[in-house]
Amino acid sequence: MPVRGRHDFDCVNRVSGTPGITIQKHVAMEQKRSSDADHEENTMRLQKHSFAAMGLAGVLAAFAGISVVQAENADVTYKAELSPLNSKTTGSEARGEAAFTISGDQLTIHVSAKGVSPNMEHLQHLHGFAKGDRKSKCPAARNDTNGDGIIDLIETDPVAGTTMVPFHDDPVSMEIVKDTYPAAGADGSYSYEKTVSLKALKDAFAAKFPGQQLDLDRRVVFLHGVPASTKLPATVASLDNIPAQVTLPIACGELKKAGD
Ligand SMILES: [Cu+2]
Repeated sequence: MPVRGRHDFDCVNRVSGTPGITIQKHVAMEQKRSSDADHEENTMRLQKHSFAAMGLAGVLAAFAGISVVQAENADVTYKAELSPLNSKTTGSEARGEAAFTISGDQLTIHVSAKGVSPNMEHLQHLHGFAKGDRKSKCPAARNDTNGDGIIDLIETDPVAGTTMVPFHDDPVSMEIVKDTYPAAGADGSYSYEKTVSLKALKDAFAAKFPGQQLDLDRRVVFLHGVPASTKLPATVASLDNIPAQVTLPIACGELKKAGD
C-alpha cells in the first residue's frame, strides 16, 4: 500500500540519524513480517498519525455529504487573538490565543501566552459590559485618557467594560482576587486549560451580572501583570488595593465565534 510506505519513511526518518541505511533495513525487515505483525504496526502508526488520518476522514466525509450531520453535532468554538498592550512598559510583546470550546455542557477554556513577564503569575479574565448589550473592544492608544503613556485597567473600562470571569483554577467561583492564575515559565510563556460546566458558569455569571448572559462573542479577554519591581507612574490606576503592576493590561483579544 503506497500510503503505508510513506508513513514508514516518515517514522524512520524522524528517529534515525542515518535514514538511508535504516530505511533499507527497515524495508527488508518489513517484507519478512507476518500480516499479524503488520496489522499491529499499522494500528500504532494510525495512532501516531491520527491528525493526518482525521484530516483525510474529514475530506472524505465532506465529499460523501456527511459534513452536514457533523456540523450539527460539532463543538462550538470562540476564539480571540491576543495582541500586546503597554509593550513599552512591559518591554516585550505579549501575544497569545484564547479559545472557548463548547461541547455539550462542557466549556473548555484554553489560553496560550508568550512574551509575558517570566516567572510570575498573570491575571487573565473575560471582560465585558455589565449593562446593556454593548460589544467590548480592546483598548487603543487613545484610551490612555490621562496621557501617562500607559493604558491602565481603569482606562480600559469605557471600551472593554468590567472584569467578569477569572481564568484560574476555579472560574465558576467568579472570584477575581485569587492566587491560582497561571504562572509564566522562565521563557515568558504559559498554557492554561480548564474545563467547566457551561451551565454552572452561566448560572454564576447571571447571578453576578443580573440581566446579562455569557455572550462570549461580545466579550474580550485580557492578560495582565508586570513584575512588582516595575516602576509605574503614580497616575497608573488599579482596582481597590491591588498594586497597578498586578492589573496592568499586557494583552487583549476580541472573541469571535470560529467560522463567523
Ligand atoms: Cu482582567
